[in-house]
Amino acid sequence: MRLTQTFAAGAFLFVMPFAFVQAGTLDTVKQRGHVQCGVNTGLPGFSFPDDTGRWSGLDVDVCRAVAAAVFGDAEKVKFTPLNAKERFTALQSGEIDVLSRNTTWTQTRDTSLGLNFTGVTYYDGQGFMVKKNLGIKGAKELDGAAVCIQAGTTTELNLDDYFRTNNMKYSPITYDKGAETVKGFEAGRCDVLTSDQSQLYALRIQLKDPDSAMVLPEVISKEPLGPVVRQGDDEWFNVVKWALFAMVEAEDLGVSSQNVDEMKANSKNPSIRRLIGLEGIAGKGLGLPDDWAYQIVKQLGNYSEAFERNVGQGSPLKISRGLNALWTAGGLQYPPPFR
Ligand SMILES: N[C@@H](CCC(=O)N[C@@H](CS)C(=O)NCC(=O)O)C(=O)O
Repeated sequence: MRLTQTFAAGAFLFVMPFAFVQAGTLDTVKQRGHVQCGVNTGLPGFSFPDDTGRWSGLDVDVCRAVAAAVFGDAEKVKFTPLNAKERFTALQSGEIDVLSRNTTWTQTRDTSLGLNFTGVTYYDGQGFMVKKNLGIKGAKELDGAAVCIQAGTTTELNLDDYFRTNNMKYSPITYDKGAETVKGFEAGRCDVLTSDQSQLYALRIQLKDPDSAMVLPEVISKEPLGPVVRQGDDEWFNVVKWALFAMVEAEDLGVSSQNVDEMKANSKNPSIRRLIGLEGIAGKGLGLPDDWAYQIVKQLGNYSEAFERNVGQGSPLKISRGLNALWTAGGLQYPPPFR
């Protein structure tokens, strides 16, 4: 065999394991009867199991939205809790159909890892939490700090960039699990804990004494968090992508879980009628029932309802919409047209 042939055969064998699980995810999911969704092991507001094992959170609701679209039943989903290091392998290997786990959309992940981000569930950015008694008021005062951090995250990389750019030194104290990272911070193993800002709010309220810590004002990175699927399966990519858009479009059109039935019965607005499948392209092209988006809104609500319930004013986190407001309210959430 010539060298180029040997290389081609080797490359083929290398990509084979992923090729088996690339296409046909929608059919596989339909046959199996549920969506298998990878989520965080326990991050309040995003994915968190209660005492009975029931999951809730914004990332969890995205999984449920996909189930509502495919099956007309938001409950037809099972959750696989994953830490940062294992999340991509679980998706590549086909163990899960979609990853919805506070995962930042980056070039490497969207290309070399063989994955596709389908949208942005939450626009985040990296921040720092410090013990108040250190008297630190800003991130530039962190020179020489010991920093608690989680392995396998963009957080690790941004931290390094930030300290290098500002000519500062730090000692990383690295953990594999979120819970260990917080324990390390509480036990005084580090001066500062860094992660996506949304998580800092969630982690702070889990501390034994939340008032002993504060989040510094600086945001040092862009962290667009979104659902992820495997490359090479456009049909499934589209389903996950448009499930999230349906929630945002519903908010944009003023359609909610409370009024969607009334809209279905009476609305003459063509945009609303198209969203809920009464006219236009509906489920064709997605391989879904015509009422797929109606089911999402009826069962989970629009993006605003999901946001407020999980991380906003209806939750202990009380995060304001900020960048996650609709484009019409100064934010970045902007669904493409449903037509
Ligand atoms: N958005 C970042 C960070 C994601 C991440 O895993 N953050 C940690 C920091 S607290 C986390 O969620 N840990 C919870 C866990 O693994 O249990 C990324 O995609 O790399």
